[in-house]
Parts: sequence; C-alpha cells; structure tokens
Amino acid sequence: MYQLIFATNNRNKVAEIQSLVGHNFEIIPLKEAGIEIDIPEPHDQLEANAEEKARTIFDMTNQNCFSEDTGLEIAALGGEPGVKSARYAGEDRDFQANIDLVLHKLNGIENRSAQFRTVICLIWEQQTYYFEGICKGQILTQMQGEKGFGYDPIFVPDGSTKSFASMTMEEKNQFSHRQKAVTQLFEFLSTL
Ligand code: ITT
Repeated sequence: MYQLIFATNNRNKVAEIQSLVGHNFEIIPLKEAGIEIDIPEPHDQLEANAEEKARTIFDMTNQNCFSEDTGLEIAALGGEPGVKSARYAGEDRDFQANIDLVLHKLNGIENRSAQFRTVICLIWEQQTYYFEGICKGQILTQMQGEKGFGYDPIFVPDGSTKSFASMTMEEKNQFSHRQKAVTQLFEFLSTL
C-alpha cells in the first residue's frame, strides 16, 4: 500500500479523487495528516501553483505528496477565470459570486466554449512530475443542478446534455478533467 499526502484543503477535490483511487494507494488529505495551512497560490500558471502547493507540503513533511490546481478556461474571456478560478469575484472564494461574474461577462456572447484544466504535481522520492487533464464543454446561460462544487452548475461537458452539477460524482468522473489527470497519476505510480 502506497501512502500519498494530497496537498489540498478542498474537500470536494478529496472526495472526487478518493472515489477514483485503487486499492494500492491511500490518499491522506492535509486535514487527516494534521496539517493546517492555507498554501499560497501566487503564480499565474496552474503548473507553478500546483508545484508551490506540493513543494510546501513536501518541505514540511518530507513525504511523498501531490497537489492539483484547476482552472476553468473560457475562450470568449481569453482563458479567464483560469488560474484565478477560486477567487474570480474576490478573496472570499464565493462559488455563487464567481458564477454570477462569469454569467455577467458572457451575457449576450454566443461563443460559450470552455474547458476545465487540472494540473497535478507529484513529488515522489524527491522527483517532481506533472500530469494534466482537460475536459472541454460549454457554459450555460443559467445555473442547472445542485450537486458538485465551484462552476459545476454552469458547465456542460462535451458528450453530455447535463451540467456537472446535475450529475452524480460517478457520472462526472466519466468526463472530468480531474479524473483524466488522476488516471495518469495512478498509471504512472503503478509502473514504479
Ligand atoms: P486547494 O488549492 O486547497 O487544492 P482550491 O479550491 O483553492 O483548493 P484551486 O486553487 O484549484 O483549488 O481552485 C480552483 C477553483 O476552480 C475552485 O475553487 C472551484 O471554484 C473551481 N473548480 C475546480 N475544480 C472544479 C470542478 O471540478 N468543478 C467545478 N469547479 C471547479
């Protein structure tokens, strides 16, 4: 059994990733590792922020760990909110305010193309590795569904007519950026 600390404070990410983990791995969220820290995300690239989070926890624990940074990249907004996804409408990281701002900025705009992009940074035996997962889709004109988190109520992945927030976690996993990145992570770890 391999143990890996997951450098996140986002319990939705933890739940999604734990639902994907095979029997060979145990994922330990920061809270369970007894670590209380709000890790800074100062960079303008998902990769650099993911590395900052993993590196911070590795330096504290000296244990194998990974982190992930995810952004919603909207074509008509030049890739925004992107790396600013969590705090798009302000420092209080309010999901509803972020959604309202996106819908406001896209008001009247026909091109609704967007993608979620997840970058995982793994620090394993002192080496750093990156894995990426992309899910392409469309931004709705109004919210749909109650499940999930973040921008899920306004995002419909290609290949579905339902928003992520209308799907069970298992359904979302069939499409999601996070699932694609995590699958690569576990494939890599299983070759070690
Ligand atoms: P950690 O840094 O502690 O991992 P965080 O919530 O700050 O957690 P990010 O910096 O990656 O995570 O922020 C990404 C934001 O993008 C997140 O707060 C959500 O608003 C949104 N987001 C990420 N994944 C998403 C998903 O699968 N569905 C909908 N929105 C998502």
